Amino acid sequence: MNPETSRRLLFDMLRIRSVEETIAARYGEQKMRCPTHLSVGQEAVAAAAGAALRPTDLAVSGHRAHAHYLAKGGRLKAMIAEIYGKVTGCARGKGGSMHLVDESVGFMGSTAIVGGTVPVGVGLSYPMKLNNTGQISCVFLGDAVPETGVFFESVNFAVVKQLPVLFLCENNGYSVYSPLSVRQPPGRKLYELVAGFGLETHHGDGNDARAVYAALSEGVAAIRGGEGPRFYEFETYRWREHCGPMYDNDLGYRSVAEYEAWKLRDPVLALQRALITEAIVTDADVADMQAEIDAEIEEAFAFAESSPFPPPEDAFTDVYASAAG
Ligand SMILES: Cc1ncc(C[n+]2csc(CCOP(=O)(O)OP(=O)(O)O)c2C)c(N)n1
Repeated sequence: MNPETSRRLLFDMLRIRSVEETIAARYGEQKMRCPTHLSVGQEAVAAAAGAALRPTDLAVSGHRAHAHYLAKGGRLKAMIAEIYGKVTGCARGKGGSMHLVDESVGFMGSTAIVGGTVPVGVGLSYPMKLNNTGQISCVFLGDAVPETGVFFESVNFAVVKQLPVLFLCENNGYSVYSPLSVRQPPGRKLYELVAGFGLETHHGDGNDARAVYAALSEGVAAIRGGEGPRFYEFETYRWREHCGPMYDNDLGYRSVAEYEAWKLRDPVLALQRALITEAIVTDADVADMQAEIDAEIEEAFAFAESSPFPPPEDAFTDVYASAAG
């Protein structure tokens, strides 16, 4: 991998981590009044996908979408303003954290309904194929999504039509408080299950940003080249609670030992250490990156705070799509 891509991955991961840690730190101020699902600990997959995709590619996601939006080129100011419910937000303050949408960067929507955006992502890819646009559609999904019926229908359709879709699964082992062991029979692997639909599926370490990037760039090129959809599953771990800014290891649905073991495999620190060891970045470079990120975050929060709430009449706009043609 060229050093520039490695540096980009590190920068994007540091940025995503810092944004989410700032949201967590400031959530108690009661100015962000929507639920937030943070993906601290899962930064590698989002950053690698952002680097492997083109700005013209499209993406959809679910409730844990901050990292996906930012990695896809999303505007930090617009995201923080959205979480603050302000009219300057990427959904004009109507959506909040779980409903990020921003056509300007090809981020076509995220919703809290598990699996809800999967058919949307597949639908987006159909005209790409028919019009030979050279784009691909990336569907970010969690390990609970392959348990939904709509996922099965969507994958089947994408395979039948050989659509340019990247199904990108971040397997963090849990659906809220339920581990995979109570949701799937023993020994079943998601990537093996999905392979039954007749598409190529892959699986790997979701905390190794460079490995994820290498796998995805190969996959993205194949999909773009007309080889049909692919499914990638990467194992990773969410550090903070399912929904909210705190930690929930006291609840007992997962062990502290498990959490500590994953923390030792911090994807951001791992990449940072490796790039310093390989002399791709210096400590000073990392400090410069962090300073740039901190300044951007401060500006974004100030922007969100000083932005107005939407006017009441906005409640009646963009509720339904306008009639076609
Ligand atoms: C159709 C549907 N069923 C149940 C829920 C409740 N719910 C919200 S998030 C979630 C778990 C999602 O797990 P996963 O897709 O693995 O993503 P993660 O939260 O682990 O990132 C569930 C079951 C929902 N939002 N939608």
